[in-house]
Amino acid sequence: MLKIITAGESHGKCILAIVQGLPANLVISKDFIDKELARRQKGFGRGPRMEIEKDSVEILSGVRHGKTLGSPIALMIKNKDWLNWQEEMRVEESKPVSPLLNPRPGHADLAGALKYGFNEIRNVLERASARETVARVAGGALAKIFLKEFKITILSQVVKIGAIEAPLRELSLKDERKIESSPVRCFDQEASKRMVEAINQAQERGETLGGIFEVAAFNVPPGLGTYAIFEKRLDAQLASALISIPGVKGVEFGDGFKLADQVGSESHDEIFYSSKKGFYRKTNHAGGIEGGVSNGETILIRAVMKPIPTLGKPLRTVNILTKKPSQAFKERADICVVPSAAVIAENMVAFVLTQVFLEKFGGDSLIDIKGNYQTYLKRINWRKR
Ligand code: EPS
Repeated sequence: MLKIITAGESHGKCILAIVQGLPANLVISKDFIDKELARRQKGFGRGPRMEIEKDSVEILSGVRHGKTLGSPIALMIKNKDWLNWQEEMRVEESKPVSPLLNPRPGHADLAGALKYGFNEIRNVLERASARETVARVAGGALAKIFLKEFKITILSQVVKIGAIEAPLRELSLKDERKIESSPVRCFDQEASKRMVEAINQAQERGETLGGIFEVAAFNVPPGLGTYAIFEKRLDAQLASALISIPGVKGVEFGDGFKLADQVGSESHDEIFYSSKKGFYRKTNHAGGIEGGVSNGETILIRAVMKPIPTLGKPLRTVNILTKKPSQAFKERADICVVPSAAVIAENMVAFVLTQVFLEKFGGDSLIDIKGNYQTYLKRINWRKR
């Protein structure tokens, strides 16, 4: 079973991931992991912290001479900002230099302080921070490397920021370059420009913005996930992985919420067969998953992210010690992180797909898994989409 454990605080020394269950003999590229980490840092609307950090992975175990050993892989990414926070983040007994007492509505601040019995909010926010997703992207990058061996590719795009929506357009592998060159990871150039303007305007007003992004996984074979065990349904696992990204509040597959307005015949994908393609569909309302099992079509997911709770113009709150009305604390912060969330989501999707792939095709060595995969593809006569 492929697993990931992450550790680390936002302003602590480093962020860590331990990935257990990847097979042996997978060629690992540190450059590829670093590129994924850099993609996560980008996106118009990021705050000053991203000028301090330049995330780069150190592989501490599980890889030798460029290949996985089959043992747990430990990954470390240093927090450069830690140098400025050593006093506040001391491991040894000491007092906070400037205790935070005014929780931000919409953040984990208050619920976390109550739950753990903290009398200071930094104890919550350091781990609730989306900085933790650095570890998930590093671990997810390993999964992307694994999936590449089977020609499975994952792409994302931003389709909405605040009130600005890009024209509807099916995500295609050919779009990658254009999406990557947009400051907000949006294919449509006109919408990109308007999204950037909206983020600027939000910043001027002390506001923040959320939005919607899409993730697509191409060339996923039929048969991943199962209807037989409820928590192993592929859509259930993907939804859980995406909702776990800080700020993500909703996930839909294929036609998603639109299904409420459609009749049955508009909502399902008729089945065809050719000896060249095997079973295939001409539409993809289901987003590549039926009954919790991949059906061989592109997996299509959309997720909505709420606006960041750290506001330039703070909301009303209550001081956790005095219980007196107050204003939420104001820190340097991002204005919009929807483009980054899309990159994190790609890597989470890669991780889940690798988990279900390994569950189906087993094996602790790449060569055995490839053998199992080829036998299966031959049996079901399924070709690359
Ligand atoms: C975050 C607050 C900001 C973000 C941070 C998440 O950090 P800071 O308080 O240090 O300015 O930049 O995100 C990251 C550091 C990151 O790498 O994504 C928060 O409160 O969640």
